[in-house]
Amino acid sequence: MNSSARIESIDAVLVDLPTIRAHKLAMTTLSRQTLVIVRLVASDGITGLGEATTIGGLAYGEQSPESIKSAIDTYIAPLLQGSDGTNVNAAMLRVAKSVQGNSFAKSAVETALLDAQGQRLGLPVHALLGGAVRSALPVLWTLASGDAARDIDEANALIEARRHRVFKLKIGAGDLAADIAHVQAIRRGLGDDVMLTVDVNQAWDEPTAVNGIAALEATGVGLVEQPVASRNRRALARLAQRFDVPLMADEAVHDAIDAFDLAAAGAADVYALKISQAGGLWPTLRAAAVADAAGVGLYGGTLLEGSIGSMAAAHVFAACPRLAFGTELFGPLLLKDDVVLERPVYRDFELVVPQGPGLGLQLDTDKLEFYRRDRSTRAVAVTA
Ligand code: MUC
Ligand code: MG
Repeated sequence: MNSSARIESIDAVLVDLPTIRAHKLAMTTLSRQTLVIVRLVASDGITGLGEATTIGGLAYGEQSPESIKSAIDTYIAPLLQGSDGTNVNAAMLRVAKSVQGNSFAKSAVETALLDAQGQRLGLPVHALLGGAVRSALPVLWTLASGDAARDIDEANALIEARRHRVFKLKIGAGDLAADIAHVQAIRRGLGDDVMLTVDVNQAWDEPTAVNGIAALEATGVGLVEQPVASRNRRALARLAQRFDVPLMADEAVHDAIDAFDLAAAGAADVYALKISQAGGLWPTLRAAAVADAAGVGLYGGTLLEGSIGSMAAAHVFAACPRLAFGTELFGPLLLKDDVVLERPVYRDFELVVPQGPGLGLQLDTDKLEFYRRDRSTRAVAVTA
């Protein structure tokens, strides 16, 4: 073992950033996003970066930015302090043995370990994951301003700028008739050639889903995401059998075990995989391998991460042999600002996969200090 690469410290900082516009989902409307930024310092002087986000605090799932920070500060950092920073698998096994759940915290820490190791070896993270099979990733955009006319203008501008040509609509907050009318209005506004997908974020019960998906099929929607509650796998399976439009599991599929169970139940045609829901980059690849084996399509999901989390995901999805449904790694574009020196490059409807060592990103420490939530209390502490 290289004794000069022990883990010296891991810290987690909450950063609150404004979004470019309100982002309306079934369970919450975002006007700012909180990033949990992880810095892992090793004894060879290398600092690895990681990130985790949630959507609307505890509105989307069971982990909040505050609980992620607490899991890292209180449990994961002390466990890893002093251990070998060059062996990512051994470090994460050590964490797995003592920390149940907390996949978001694990993902951020594993990302930081991989970033550090990539910098150490002079290799991009995707090379550590076995190698990229694509150098750019198709990226859709979510139209979620809450206003159909504004959504149509936004989509037309993005097509014109060659940034996105597939659009996801967020429904489920309103009643069914209003939601379907919203999708139909956007379909009319953009024409039949633009691919639209729909994310219900678990909002429907099964009878509503039967009516809703039938109406969405008639509107020519290309993919329907998580129409019913994540734990209601039987309903998801019945819907997948009933309809031709591909059904995508999102909140229902976290890791390889979920991927296996859902495939065994024939519950979904496509999985939206997210590094934080899976518990890291390697766990995402393991879930992807199960999907491949079961003939389930793959889609690179987001929890609206900033540049660090989104690029961690980009390295994984670049390394997936099959990625039939593209990605939605647009998080950095939804944020007004970020905490990296150079933000990711989007061009020709795709996100360019970074080729530099590690994640290929550098932290902007001034921005981190400016946006960190505890800025005012820290300033008092420093001047006291
Ligand atoms: C989700 O459920 O898919 C992804 C895109 C977006 O707008 O929200 C997220 C979460
Ligand atoms: Mg979703």
